[in-house]
Amino acid sequence: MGHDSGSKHDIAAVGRAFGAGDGLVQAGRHGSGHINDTYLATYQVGSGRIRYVHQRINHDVFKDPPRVMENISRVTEHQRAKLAAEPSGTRTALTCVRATDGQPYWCDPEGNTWRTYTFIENARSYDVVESTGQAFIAARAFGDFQKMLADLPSPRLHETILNFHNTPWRLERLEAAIAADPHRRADGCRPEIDYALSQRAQARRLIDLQAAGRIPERITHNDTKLNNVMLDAATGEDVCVIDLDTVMPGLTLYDFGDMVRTATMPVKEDEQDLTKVLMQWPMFEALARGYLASAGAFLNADERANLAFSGWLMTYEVGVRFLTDHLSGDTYFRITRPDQNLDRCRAQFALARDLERHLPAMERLIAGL
Ligand code: ADP
Ligand code: GN1
Ligand code: MG
Repeated sequence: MGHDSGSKHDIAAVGRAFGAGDGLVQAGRHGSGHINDTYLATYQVGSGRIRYVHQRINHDVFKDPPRVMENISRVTEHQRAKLAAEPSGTRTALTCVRATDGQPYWCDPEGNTWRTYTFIENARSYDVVESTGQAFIAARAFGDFQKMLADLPSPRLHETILNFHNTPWRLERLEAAIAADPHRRADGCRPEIDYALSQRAQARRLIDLQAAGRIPERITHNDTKLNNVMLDAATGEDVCVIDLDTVMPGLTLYDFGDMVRTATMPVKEDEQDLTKVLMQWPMFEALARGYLASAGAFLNADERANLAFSGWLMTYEVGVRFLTDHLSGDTYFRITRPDQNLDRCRAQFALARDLERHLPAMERLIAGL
């Protein structure tokens, strides 16, 4: 199984494997990520306490966890060297703790792969955006993250998930799930299926521009949802970009698009009252300004011209993925209640439709920045 939320993990053993000692005081599930199993653990060390994040890497999603960790080690070391040469406020890179055997991961007796990060103190992440200031700061942080990795020495990073943002391929997976319909759920989501299939032409746009050589491959984060950047609890400034499992070759537009999806949304990702799902214009403007403040200097004209469109595309793509998972029996994204993936899909498609309506105005705004 991808998710192991039902079973108890031996966190004390994980801590010992990473050299945290025998002083485990407290451990519990943490955060609201959909993929990995995240624990926050507190250890007594002498007269002080230290906190670590232990994560079980979801090996159904990430087929080769050691390669994921190889990417993350290279990326965070590169960031750390840059931040040491040019300190930037409270900004840090995620710190991987090595296991006692020197590896950045540890395999438990059940075949799970674990990693450990130092806990980022005095910071938090947000599932729903609270202010335009937050949107600006988050977008600038992800833009600076891309900028910092532009000169990562070769070799090319591993592709930790193949076809991750290949939208036409995501649509093919949806069509296969509709055809198989193993849980007989397709009849319950005809309007969502119809919307997904009606957007086939637009789904190709970025992949086609890339194939035509107009949009370059760069190192991108690929999972820039708002809760993947930690903000200082006191000042609100960005402290650390996290969730680096999918940092790999990609398009800058995937990153900007997913920020639009998650930081213009006024409600939770699985909101059931769709009348509340509307793109918040001031948040979009703040995202555009924040992202261009850091990434504006290196984007080419085609990347810039597609920023607004990428918001629609990423929202649509994740909606397609939620729908596929709902039809397939909820095997990929963690759910905490029945039909949650269908609700997530509906909310994404409602937002996508609203983004579609505002697209010309969004494009005009960006052209003027
Ligand atoms: P997932 O891939 O499941 O989304 P994440 O790596 O994003 O997992 O972690 C889930 C949540 O745990 C994050 O949203 C964040 O709130 C928290 N978190 C992760 N790493 C750290 C860290 N080093 N320090 C503090 N909190 C963290
Ligand atoms: C997952 O890991 P998390 O919860 O930050 C997913 C993203 C989706 C997102 C939707 C590796 O992100 O691609 O956009 O859920 N991550 C992976 O909320 O599939
Ligand atoms: Mg996450």
